[in-house]
Amino acid sequence: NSGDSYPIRTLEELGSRARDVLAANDIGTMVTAAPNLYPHMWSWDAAFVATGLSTVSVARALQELDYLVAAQWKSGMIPHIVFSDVPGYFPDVDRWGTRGVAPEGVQSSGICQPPVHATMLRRIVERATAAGGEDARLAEEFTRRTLPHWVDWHAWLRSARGGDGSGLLTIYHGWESGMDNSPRFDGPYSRVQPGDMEPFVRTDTLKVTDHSQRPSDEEYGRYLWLVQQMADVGFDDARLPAVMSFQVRDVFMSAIFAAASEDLAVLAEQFGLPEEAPQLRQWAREFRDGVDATVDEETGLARDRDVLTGEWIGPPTIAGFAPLVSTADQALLDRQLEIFEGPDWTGDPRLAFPLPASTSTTYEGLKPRQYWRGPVWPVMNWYLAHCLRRRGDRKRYHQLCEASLAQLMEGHFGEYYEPFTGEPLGSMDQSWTAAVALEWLA
Ligand code: 9YW
Repeated sequence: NSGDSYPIRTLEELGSRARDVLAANDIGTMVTAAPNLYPHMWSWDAAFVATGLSTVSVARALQELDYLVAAQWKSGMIPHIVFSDVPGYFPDVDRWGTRGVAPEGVQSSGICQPPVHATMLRRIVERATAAGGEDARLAEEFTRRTLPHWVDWHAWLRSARGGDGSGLLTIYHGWESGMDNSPRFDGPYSRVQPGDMEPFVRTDTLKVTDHSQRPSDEEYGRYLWLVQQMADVGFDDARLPAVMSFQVRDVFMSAIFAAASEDLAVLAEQFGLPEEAPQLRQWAREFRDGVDATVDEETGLARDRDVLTGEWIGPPTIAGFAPLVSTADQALLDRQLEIFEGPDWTGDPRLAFPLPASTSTTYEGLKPRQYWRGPVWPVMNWYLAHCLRRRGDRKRYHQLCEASLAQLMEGHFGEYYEPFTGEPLGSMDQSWTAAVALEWLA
């Protein structure tokens, strides 16, 4: 990328640059999440990347999902990182200690990430079906072949993480939420006391040299301690509730699970596993209700819950909009949309673009440059807009589309953006940012 190629002038150019980013991050077996910072496959990134890729090549998109599915553990869990052989990311597979637990030949982490996969697969199938011919044939073949794996993945989430009747999934690490250092997790993390562990050297801060854009060393110490707690019990799902010092019912992940279970039911009916659909729909209902039940009457936002203390989690973050993803309650939806478009969120006149920040812009803990503590994440903009479009809300989809494209025209495909200035932050040429640019343009 040469400096004088910014900003981008036309939407055609934006599309072609986004395709270039994905091509450059493609190492053959996978499209890495980002060129330097994240040289591996991340689970929910891969799903978003696949839908972006499908605007270019359905075959390449399905290959991405295939690679992820091949890393699925015997339990049904799909790991949050599938490692390539590119060195330089910490914690690596050795530090994770998953060899011998992960399937033979698979190098992976030992935790999961939000299950957006079935939703993105449904999107790809719809695109391929509309295109017809070879694309449609490939998508059908892929879906028939991999459906049992996606069903196993959902069954694992429901049984290992969501079997307590709350209609909410429990996470044992902030990384599982995909929103690593969100203030959502400050309370639970404050009670994590790292014990003796091997020393470590971070690599992320060698790459994002402005350290104020990344989590702190103290936070990393806790992240690594949780990895060690899991490794000590061999990543045995049955033992995690007794040993983990971080346990949160993640409301946003639960909403994603509800929506994706519905999407998976549709795919199951269409592609040869209709007998699975009633169970999937039952899970969708259970988690939809679980999410709705977390809404704070006063703020109108959905809340996580700390399992170890029983406390609700207060900070106003983007996860509070979980019902936009999953609810069937029209009054709740209306209230959430009013808040979403109000002065604490996309209606804040100080914003560079009317897009949701990762925390409310009026939150006292807002850090507009730091990761999940304030910046705007392009991938979230598209995911929420996609959920609204699914409900038939084309108007809001187009509004968010216009604002997001305007943001992305600066041309760096940043991992996240400063909400008030629009400055790209974190990693540049981030794959899922390029992928959602292609979705917006499709
Ligand atoms: C890390 C890859 C991942 C995303 C997460 C995001 C970040 C990785 O990057 O975490 O090492 O901090 O928080 O959601 O999947 O893009």
